[in-house]
Amino acid sequence: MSMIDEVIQKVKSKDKDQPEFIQAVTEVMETLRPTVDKHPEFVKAKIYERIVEPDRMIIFRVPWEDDNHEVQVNRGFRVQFNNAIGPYKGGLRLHPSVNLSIVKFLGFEQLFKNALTTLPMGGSKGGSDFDPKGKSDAEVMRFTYAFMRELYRHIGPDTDVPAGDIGVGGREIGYLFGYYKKIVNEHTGVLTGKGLEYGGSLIRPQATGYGVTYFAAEMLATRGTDFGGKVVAISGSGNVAQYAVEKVTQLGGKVITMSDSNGVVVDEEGINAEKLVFVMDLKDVRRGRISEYLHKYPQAKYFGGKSVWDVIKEESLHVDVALPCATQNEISEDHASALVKNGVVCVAEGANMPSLLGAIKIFQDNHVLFGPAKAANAGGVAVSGLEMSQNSMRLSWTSEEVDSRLRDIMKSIHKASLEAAEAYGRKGDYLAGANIAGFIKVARAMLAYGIV
Ligand code: NDP
Ligand code: 2IT
Repeated sequence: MSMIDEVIQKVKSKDKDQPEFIQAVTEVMETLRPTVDKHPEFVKAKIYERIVEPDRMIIFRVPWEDDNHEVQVNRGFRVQFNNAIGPYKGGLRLHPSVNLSIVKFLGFEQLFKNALTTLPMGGSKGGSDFDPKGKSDAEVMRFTYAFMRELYRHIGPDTDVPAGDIGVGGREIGYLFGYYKKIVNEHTGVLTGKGLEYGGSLIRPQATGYGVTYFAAEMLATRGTDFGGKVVAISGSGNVAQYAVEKVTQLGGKVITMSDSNGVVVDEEGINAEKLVFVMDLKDVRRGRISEYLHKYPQAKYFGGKSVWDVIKEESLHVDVALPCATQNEISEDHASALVKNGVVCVAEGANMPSLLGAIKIFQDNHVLFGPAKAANAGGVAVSGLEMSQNSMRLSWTSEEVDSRLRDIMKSIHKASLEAAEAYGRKGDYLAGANIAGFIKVARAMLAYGIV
């Protein structure tokens, strides 16, 4: 058995109840095979074995009181995966599905993603099985305070810097930062995604959605084309999806889908800037459901209980570009085959691990440009890194400055992924390239430290 197979096997047996983590490790390790012969120093120092074991995993009780004065108990997580190249950095997810497997897979992905951004950030992730849906602002506030009451002792601007993810946006970051500041008595850059009034960066809300679109544009450019006139399918209707819709539309593409966990809207006339304003108000202010899109735009169609990828398959919708921006494992092998059949030329992952391993293989076998999450959605954490820099310098850059840095970073990730793919015999394979480039940077740092 090869060393890589042994590492995968060990994770499968040690962490057998963690399917998402096993999936993420398998995806990365499979693509690292070409690094083994070229880097005996990594093999000797057991970097491959060491990198799949988090530095530490913190699991804690989060008790809080709901509006009926009933005590509720949730489970909180922070997995500090690896800080070889900088302070731990990564988002917090609030969703009923959150468990150790999901937080570990996200932390592992974050490690390589952050290495690709060119900025000095290690990898971590956290969250809770708390479901913000249907909760009052006061309940969300009490929960986030209770969560921070434990988390604060594990984080810090030079230790670990959390941010948003599913279920954590501006409101939650405000409460989390406010409570941290209160109990620690420090106004530091301990969280990113903050409001502009208290240390946030311009363009951070836009960064992941804009970044995934910039990345897809770079991929399209390698085939001499761009977003002009392209039909684009986007899943989700949260932070990442919204700003992907905005940027794709600005670049001349036509977005025909958005979704939430209840169903899908298909608007073949295109979800333009005006319609997007409606969606943003619906999702972020009124906290409504995407089905309500039809109250305002009745010419669109709604498919309840389905995903964007189900609907493309069942309705045979033509799609040039697909940007999954909802959640993990939303694109199965069947969905991938249907996308290929319906004309897709480019898939860029806004969400983390939205494609099953078999789906990725189908895209690659059919010469679809495939941009893996850790490269394509790195714009969010990259601008978080820029927020940390601005906080440390005690100044703030203009939106033009931040957007131009974001664009440069996405270009550089695209280039680094292609170069690493070519150097390790996987020309044109963005998945292998991104994993190898991210890994090499972290591995070199780990090697420099000796055995710690
Ligand atoms: P939001 O909470 O803002 O939005 C999530 C969207 O996805 C919502 O429309 C939600 O629907 C939908 N969704 C979530 N879970 C499921 C599910 N299990 N099945 C179907 N739909 C679902 O989160 P973000 O936009 O921030 O995150 C989306 C993805 O992007 C995640 O994978 C996240 O990890 C990734 N990401 C986020 C970054 C960021 O900066 N925020 C950076 C990089 C990646 P509903 O409203 O019904 O829950
Ligand atoms: O998955 C991700 O990269 C994020 N949720 C953003 C993390 C961050 O620290 O900005």
